[in-house]
Amino acid sequence: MQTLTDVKTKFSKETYLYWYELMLLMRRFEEKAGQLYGMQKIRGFCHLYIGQEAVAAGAITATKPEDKFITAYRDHALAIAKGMSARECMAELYGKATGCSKGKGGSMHFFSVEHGFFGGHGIVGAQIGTGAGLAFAEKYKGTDNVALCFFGDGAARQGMLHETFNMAMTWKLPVIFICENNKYAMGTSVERTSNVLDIYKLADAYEMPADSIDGMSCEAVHEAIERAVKRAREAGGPTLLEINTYRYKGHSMSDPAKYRTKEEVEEYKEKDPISHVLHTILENKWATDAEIEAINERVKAEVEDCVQFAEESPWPSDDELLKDVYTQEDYPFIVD
Ligand SMILES: Cc1ncc(C[n+]2csc(CCOP(=O)(O)OP(=O)(O)O)c2C)c(N)n1
Ligand SMILES: [Mg+2]
Repeated sequence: MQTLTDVKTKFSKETYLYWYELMLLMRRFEEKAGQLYGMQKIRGFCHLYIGQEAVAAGAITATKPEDKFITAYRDHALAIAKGMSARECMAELYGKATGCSKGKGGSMHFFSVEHGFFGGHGIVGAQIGTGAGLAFAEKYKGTDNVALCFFGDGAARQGMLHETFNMAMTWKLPVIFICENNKYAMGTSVERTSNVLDIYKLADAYEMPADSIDGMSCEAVHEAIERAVKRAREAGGPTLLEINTYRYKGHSMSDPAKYRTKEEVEEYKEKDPISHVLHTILENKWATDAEIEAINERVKAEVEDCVQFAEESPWPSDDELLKDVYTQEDYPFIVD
C-alpha cells in the first residue's frame, strides 16, 4: 500500500486509490475474522466495523501520523487505518504473543503507542474522558497534535460525555469528538435512548462547535474532520462531529439482529463506501480493471499472510500472566 504522505493532495486519484485499498483491507480482514470466529480460532468478544469503513478512511487522510486515536471495542479498522499491521492485529485476535497487545487484550483491546492508537476500550463511553486526556497531554507538551476520540451513539448517552465536554471546552483541548452514529447500541435504536435524536446538538450546552456528517462518504468525513482538526491545531478547542454511518453486521458475533429489517440494511448497503470509491475511480479512468484486480489480489494476499502469521505465532509464555497488570506492581508478593 502507498504511504500516507503520498495521498495528501486532496481527493486526487492517489487519495481515492488509497481509500479503496485501505477500506478493502479493513473489510477483507474482518470478513476473515468473522469466518475464523466461526471456526473457534478466535474467541471471546468480537465486534465488526463492516459498513463503517469510510469513517476510518476519511479520518486518516485528514490527520497526520502524530495525531492520537482512541475508540471503543469496535476497533480493528481504526487500528489498521492508523498503520498497525494486519499481522499484529490478526495475532491479537488469536491471542498470540505477537499480537499488538501481546495476545492479552483480544479484539476489544488493540493498542499501539508507536502508531498513536490508544485502544480499544470495553467500557462504553470511558474512552471519551481518556480521549480528552490524550489531548490534554499534547497541549501540555506544547505540540500541535490533536486527539480523535471515537465513540458510539449509545456511548453518547453516558454521563462521561457531559463531564468531558465541560472540561474540554473550559481548557480548549485539541480534541475532536467523533460520534459514530450507526443507529443502534446493541439492539437498542437511537430513538429509544433519548429525547435528543440529533446527537451533534449535545454540544450546544457547552458552546462547542458541532456538525452532522454523511458517514458513508469518505469525502464528507475527510472534509469535516479536516475543518475540526485545523481549529484544534490553532488552539480553537474541541469539536463534536456526529458521523452518520451503519454497521451491516450484528452488534457482536452472537447478535441475530432481529431488531431491524433486511430492507433497512439493504438501503445502507446501496451507499457502500467501498463501491462508491471504486465507482469514482473507474468513472474517472484512474485505474484499469487489471490495476483494480492487482489491488484486490494484494489485499487478499495480505489477509492470507496475516492468518498464517497468527497461526504460526507462539502463545504468550506463562510468565506473561502477571506482567502489564496492576496486580504485579500493587501486590508484588503475588509474583513470588
Ligand atoms: C458502561 C457499560 N455499560 C454497558 C455495556 C454493555 N454494552 C456493550 S456495547 C454496548 C452498546 C454501545 O453502543 P454504541 O455506543 O452505539 O456503540 P456501537 O456498538 O454501536 O459501535 C453496551 C450497552 C458496557 N460495555 N459498558
Ligand atoms: Mg451504535
